[in-house]
Amino acid sequence: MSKVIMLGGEGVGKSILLTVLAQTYRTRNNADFFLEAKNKDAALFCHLNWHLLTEKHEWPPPTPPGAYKKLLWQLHIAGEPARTFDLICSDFAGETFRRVFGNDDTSSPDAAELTAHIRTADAVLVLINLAFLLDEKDIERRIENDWAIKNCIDKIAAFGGKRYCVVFTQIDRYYNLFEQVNNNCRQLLDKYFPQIAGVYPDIDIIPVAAVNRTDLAPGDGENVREVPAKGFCSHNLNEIMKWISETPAVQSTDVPETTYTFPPPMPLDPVAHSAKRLWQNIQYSLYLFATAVVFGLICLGSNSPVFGIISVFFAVGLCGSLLLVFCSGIDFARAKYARRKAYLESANQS
Ligand SMILES: Nc1nc2c(ncn2[C@@H]2O[C@H](COP(=O)(O)OP(=O)(O)OP(=O)(O)O)[C@@H](O)[C@H]2O)c(=O)[nH]1
Ligand SMILES: [Mg+2]
Repeated sequence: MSKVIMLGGEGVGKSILLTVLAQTYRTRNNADFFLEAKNKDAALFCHLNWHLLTEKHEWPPPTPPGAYKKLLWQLHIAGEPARTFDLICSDFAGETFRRVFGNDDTSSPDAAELTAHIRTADAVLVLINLAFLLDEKDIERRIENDWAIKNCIDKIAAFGGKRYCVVFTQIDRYYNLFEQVNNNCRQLLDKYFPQIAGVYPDIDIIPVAAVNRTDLAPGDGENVREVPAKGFCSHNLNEIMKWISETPAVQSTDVPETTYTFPPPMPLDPVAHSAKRLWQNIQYSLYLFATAVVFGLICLGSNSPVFGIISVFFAVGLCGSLLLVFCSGIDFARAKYARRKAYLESANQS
């Protein structure tokens, strides 16, 4: 079981990236990776968010603090030999991230949950949205964001034995910046995050666009806003999957209980059971009666004794079947009586 976490501030694109990964790799399609949802939360998370992006052309709402869900997948990796490993992914609120790493505030339950999760994680992807940071006019806020990212990587590195990387998200919004540095992410890290680049010169950097095209739609009042465009696709998801698949499948301490015990079978309701048997016997009797009558009439019409014999045969069967109707009728009446008696007794007791 390997535990992978995506971390990053508010609106960096964690939920959307996780959604497009789960959706893109949900069929085998001869791809190198296949993600099999292993709990309802994972299946729902992917389905609902994907529906919003592609059918409603809306962004999923921000993840509220504390609403973290454990999303379980099994990652199937093609190759010789093929490998599978269990993945626990988590989608934490960016607000919690900012409190924990921006302000070192771990007092709230969601912050404690996040730090506990990082402690048991095997691989951490730290997401950065450069467009957001470059657009940020408030210098104090920009420094707080930079600090939160650096502080987060420092804490993860301090644990030792964890894999971590930087993911530049939403690169569709600053392709021009990539062109300026010939798609060299390291140069972007050097330029915009010299502190991180200085301390972690070999850190893996993966640029991605979960939604590569947007359209404009009416926003509040006169404003317009960007929404996912019809037929959008994603860039560089395979790099993320490759990086995740290199995580050794180790035994986490936070493995969920996977054994499932089936509930005991429901006891049959005796009244319903006997009513069903009674109705079945009535049906048999009706069939036998109808068949006996049909053959009897054919015998009368054709004067052939063979049809007469068949008719008598069915009539005898009908007698037996009527006997069964009688017995199951008594059974039904007895079950009804027993239930009524039990009901009256319980009513008297209470
Ligand atoms: N153009 C573009 N915009 C994106 C992309 N991914 C996310 N966004 C934008 O970023 C916003 C936030 O994305 P989310 O995935 O909800 O961000 P988050 O990190 O989960 O945010 P919190 O839940 O608040 O922590 C979206 O509403 C989009 O406007 C992308 O690949 N391309
Ligand atoms: Mg989110």
